[in-house]
Amino acid sequence: MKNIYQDILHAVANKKRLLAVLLDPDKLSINQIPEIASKINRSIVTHILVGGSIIEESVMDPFVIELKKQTELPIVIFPGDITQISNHADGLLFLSLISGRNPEFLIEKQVQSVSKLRGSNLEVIPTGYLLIENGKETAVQRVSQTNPMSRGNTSLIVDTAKAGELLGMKLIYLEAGSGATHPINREIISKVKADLNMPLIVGGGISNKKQLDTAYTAGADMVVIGTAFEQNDAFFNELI
Ligand code: 1GP
Repeated sequence: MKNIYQDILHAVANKKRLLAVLLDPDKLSINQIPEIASKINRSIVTHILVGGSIIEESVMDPFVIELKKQTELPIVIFPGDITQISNHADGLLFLSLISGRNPEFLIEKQVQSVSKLRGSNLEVIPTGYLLIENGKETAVQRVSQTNPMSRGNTSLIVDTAKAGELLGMKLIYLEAGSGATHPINREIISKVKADLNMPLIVGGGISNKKQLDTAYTAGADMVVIGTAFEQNDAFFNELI
């Protein structure tokens, strides 16, 4: 069994940069997995996240089972909904959307998921999830019916992330949203990281090497890339 969180802590302590690719089964067919997995396996990617805003329930298990056959990397569910929890993965980011004030995504979905998680072998990692405005409306905003936090209000973002830590969450994920126009900026990343005693994940709109390096140098421990992996082979090849 993998020990995902301990490995993340270990990597952070050793200043190793972590890179997660986000695969959305709604956008990829199972037939594409061997080719994608082979590219991922040859790259510097350290983790595979699987999830999305809208995924048909029946697709998740076969997708994860096939992926698992093709890679040794940890497969972590990044759920848009409880229907996306697959026990065939290695872990689960147990998200609470703490930037928002919608009880459904703060606690209700989590309560509903417990019957699925009881008895499962998934490593459940409590994660404070913060949606930050990026210049356009994103799927997370639409689905969760919450407003993103203003990019200009760094101190509120820092306080919100810290509240997640004080509540006992193990990771903080700063999300600009899939396909974001503006990725989370350097100032927000560095100020949040400076005030946190746990690993920081940053994602949304990162589509080239410069933006990736900016996120890391600002303080991201793990960067998540989805859209650019799907759409930009040149960028992907830089990561091989
Ligand atoms: C979305 O942070 C992830 O939840 C990745 O975003 O698709 O823009 O890379 P992109």
